[in-house]
Amino acid sequence: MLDNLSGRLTRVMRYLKGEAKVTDENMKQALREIRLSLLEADVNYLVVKEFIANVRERAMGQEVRESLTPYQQVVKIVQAELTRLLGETRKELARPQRKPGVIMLVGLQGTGKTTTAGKLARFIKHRGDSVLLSSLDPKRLAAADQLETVAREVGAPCHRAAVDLSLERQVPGLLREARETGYDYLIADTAGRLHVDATLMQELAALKQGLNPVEVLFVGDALTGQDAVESARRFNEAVGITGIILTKMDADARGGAALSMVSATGKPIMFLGTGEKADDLQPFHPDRLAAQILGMGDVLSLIERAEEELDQREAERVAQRMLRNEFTLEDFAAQLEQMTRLGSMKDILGMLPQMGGKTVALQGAELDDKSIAHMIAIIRSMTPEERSRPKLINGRRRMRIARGAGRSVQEVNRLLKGYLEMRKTMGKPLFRRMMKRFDISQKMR
Ligand SMILES: Nc1nc2c(ncn2[C@@H]2O[C@H](COP(=O)(O)OP(=O)(O)O)[C@@H](O)[C@H]2O)c(=O)[nH]1
Ligand SMILES: [Mg+2]
Repeated sequence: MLDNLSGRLTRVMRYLKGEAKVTDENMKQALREIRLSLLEADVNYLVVKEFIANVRERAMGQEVRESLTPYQQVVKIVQAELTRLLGETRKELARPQRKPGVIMLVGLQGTGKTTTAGKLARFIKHRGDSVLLSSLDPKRLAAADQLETVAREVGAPCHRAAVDLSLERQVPGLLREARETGYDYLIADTAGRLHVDATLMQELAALKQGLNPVEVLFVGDALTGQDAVESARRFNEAVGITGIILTKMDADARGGAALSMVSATGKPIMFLGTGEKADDLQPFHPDRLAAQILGMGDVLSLIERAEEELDQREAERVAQRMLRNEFTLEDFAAQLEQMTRLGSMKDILGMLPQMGGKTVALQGAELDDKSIAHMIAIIRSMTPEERSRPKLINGRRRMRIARGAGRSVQEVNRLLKGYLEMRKTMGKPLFRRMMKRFDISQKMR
C-alpha cells in the first residue's frame, strides 16, 4: 500500500537524518524532494503546494532551529501535516437514532461497491450489530445475484429489489420490514455507471430521500487517482455524501487519491479496501496511515487486527511483555502462530515498523505461511532455556536446532537475527509510545 510514496518519503527523511543540523540549504533540498514525491504520487498540485508551504513554515521556525534533534522535529512536522491531509482524526460509522440505520453506498461502476457492501456487513456484524444487505439495482439482475453471493459469504441476510416496481415505491416497505425484524443497519448497494451522469445522480438523490440514510458513503477506486477524487466531488455535489471508502489500496502504490480526497471533498475517508476478500477492509485512521507512509509501521492496526482473532488476555500479556522488554522466543513463536491464522502474511508484516526500508523481523525471509511454519519449527526445536536466553545459542546448539527442525543453520541464524532486531525495535521510544497509546495497562486494571 502506497509503497512508492512511502519509499521516497522515507529516503528524504533518512537524508535529513544524516545532517547534523537543519539548515536553509538542506531543508530546501528536502522540501524539493518531498514536493516531487507527492507530485509523483499524483497528489493534486494545489494540495502539494499548500503542504510544502506548511512544512516549510513550521520547519524553518523556532521549534526546529532550537531543537537538539532537528531531524526528529522535521519528521514530526511532516507526519503531522500528512495526518492533517488525511483528515486528522478517525470518523466512526454513525450510530442510528432509529433502526435500521441505512448506509447507502454510491459510486461509479466497478469501483467495488458490492464487494464493499459485504465487507461492511462483516465489519458491522463483528461489532455485534445486526445488518441486512439490500440490492437496489433492479435493472441489472446480475447485480443482485452478486450481492447475494457476497451476503452468503459473510453470513448476512440479503434482500433484492423487485424488477417490476419503481424503487421509490419499494423503499418504504423495505424499511418497514427491516425495522420490524429489528435490524440495526441496512446496507444499500446501488447502481453505478461508467461515468458520472445526470440521470444516475437524480435517481440516487431520489433514493436518498426515500432511504433517509445515516451514511452516504462514496466508494472510490484508489487506482484511478485524481479521477476518483473528481467523481467523489461530483457525487458530493449532486447527492451529498457523508464519507468515503477507498478500495484497491492493496494495489495502489502511489496514493494520490487518498491524499487528495479529504481536501477536495471536505468529507472523511472512513475505510480502506485492501483486497478482494470479505475481511480486506480496514477502518481508516489518518495518523496511522501517515506513520505508515513515513515507514514507521502501523503497529496499532496490527495489534487491533490480531486482537480480533486472539484471545484478548493473550494479546494483553504479549503487549505487556513487549513493554517490559521481556519478549522471548517463546512469545515470538506464539506470535508467528497467531499470524498464520490472520489472513495474508504480507498485510501483517507490512504493518510492522520498517527500519531502513526492510521489515524488521523477517529480513530476507520469504513471507509466506510455509516459511512461518519453518520458523515455528526452529523455535520449537530449542530447549525452554534457549528460548528464554537466546544468548546461550552458540554454534553447536545452532546445528542441533537446525537438525531438529529439519532446516538449515542459515535459517536458524536468520531467525535469531530477526528476533534480536525485533526486540531492539521494541525497545525504541517510538514503538513504546505506540504501545502505550494502545493503553494496555489501563485495560488490565
Ligand atoms: N484488489 C482489490 N480488488 C477489489 C477491492 N474491492 C473490490 N475489488 C474488485 O473490484 C471489482 C469490482 O468490484 P464490485 O464490487 O463488483 O464493484 P461495483 O461495480 O462497484 O459493485 C471486483 O473484481 C472486486 O473483486 C479491493 O479493495 N482490492
Ligand atoms: Mg455492484
